Amino acid sequence: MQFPVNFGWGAATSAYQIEGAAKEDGRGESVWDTFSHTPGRIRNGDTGDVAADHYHRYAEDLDLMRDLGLRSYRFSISWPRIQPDGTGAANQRGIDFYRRLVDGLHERGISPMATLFHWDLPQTLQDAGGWESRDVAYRFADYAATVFEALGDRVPVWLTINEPKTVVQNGYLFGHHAPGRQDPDAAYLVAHHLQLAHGLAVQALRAEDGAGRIGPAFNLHPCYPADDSPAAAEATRLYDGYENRLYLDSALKGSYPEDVLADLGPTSRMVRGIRDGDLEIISSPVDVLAVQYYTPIYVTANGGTVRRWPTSEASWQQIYPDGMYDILTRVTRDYGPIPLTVTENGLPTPDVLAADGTVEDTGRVTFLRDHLAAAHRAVTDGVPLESFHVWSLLDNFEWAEGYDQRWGLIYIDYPTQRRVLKRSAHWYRQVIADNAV
Ligand code: GBH
Repeated sequence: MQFPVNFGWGAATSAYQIEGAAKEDGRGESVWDTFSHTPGRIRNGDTGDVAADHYHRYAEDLDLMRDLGLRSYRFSISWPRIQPDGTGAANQRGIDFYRRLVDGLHERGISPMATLFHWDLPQTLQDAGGWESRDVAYRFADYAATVFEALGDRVPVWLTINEPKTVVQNGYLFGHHAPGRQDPDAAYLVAHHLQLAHGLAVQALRAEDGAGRIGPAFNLHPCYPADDSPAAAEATRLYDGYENRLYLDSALKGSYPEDVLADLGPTSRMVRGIRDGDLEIISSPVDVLAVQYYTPIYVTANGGTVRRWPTSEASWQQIYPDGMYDILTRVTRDYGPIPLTVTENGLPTPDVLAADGTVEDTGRVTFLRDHLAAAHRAVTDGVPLESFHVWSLLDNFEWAEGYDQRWGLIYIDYPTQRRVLKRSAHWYRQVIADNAV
């Protein structure tokens, strides 16, 4: 299965999950520092204080990316490194780190793809209301403008907000992620403000001469009815509204889905929080749509969910490669031929570093091969897919799961911070060299 010429073979990471150096060079605190240092929140009491120490070892990591033959590297910029208090002048040492990283990528022929926000909201902004506060969307636009001014000439693709849905669901519905709230009414107001922040950042980029392309990064879940009943079909449609259309429709069509708005009701904080003109901002034209696919969802007649396929080490993840085909073809069908990038796909595996220095993550090889085959089928059927990024380049801080789950192509031996290419990394290098699976 041959991929298009110049296909953007890549891997992805995020700042809090790999950088460490939590107190260095003027970095402020984020909600994830607070959350991870709150007893009981993270498995084994892990924190991102050191993580994969990428802040100090980025040059070695750049060389590993070059050895793999990566064409694209997706990383995120830590807001509290750029604006330690969430507002005001840029912290030059924070900017300098990302300049060194981006320049190092270019020197190695790797195209940088930068996410502006991968969940590390400055704690001062959380103290001021966090994403429940409309003003935080405007603070984000300000931060985005600061980043574009510093790096806009050397980053060709920008992503605004990583997985707004995860902030909504895990941050504000279930409380497994920072800031650890369980408040549905707040959650959907947060969704609106995250979408607004996205649109404002797109507008900020347009104001910067010669800056690159930009788009949102959504984790999408193909939703299927668990049985043939009309009730399951109906429940699946609403479930899809909350999982997918809430974000896709507002950003790409300029409207929120009517079924979701009706379900939330006119007195919900979200519906009351939508102002005239907001949807025009949210649907500011984008250049690219970033899709992250991990798992399907099977919805029952009463709106619950069931499992249909084997799960990975992450209990929420069912392994279903055809879901990749379904979601890519669906967004192209429903939202038009906008250029797509897959910015995350992967799974955790029970990796061990053997005495002979190898890591045999054969499960990851099978998973990636099958998902790439599904992506290839979508390309063959006309989906304009430009690039594909494995989650993740390195083992890292997997949020509430701490370091327990390993998602990397590259193994991190945390006590020594030694990097070891897993079998999947050697396999991926060959895929890239062949431009084929
Ligand atoms: C992505 O989220 C993230 O962008 C990335 O940072 C992360 O490391 C990666 O995937 C792997 O998880 O504990 O039952 O509440 C994927 C979407 C949303 C899936 C949160 C796991 C928690 C499920 N994730 N969800 S639960």
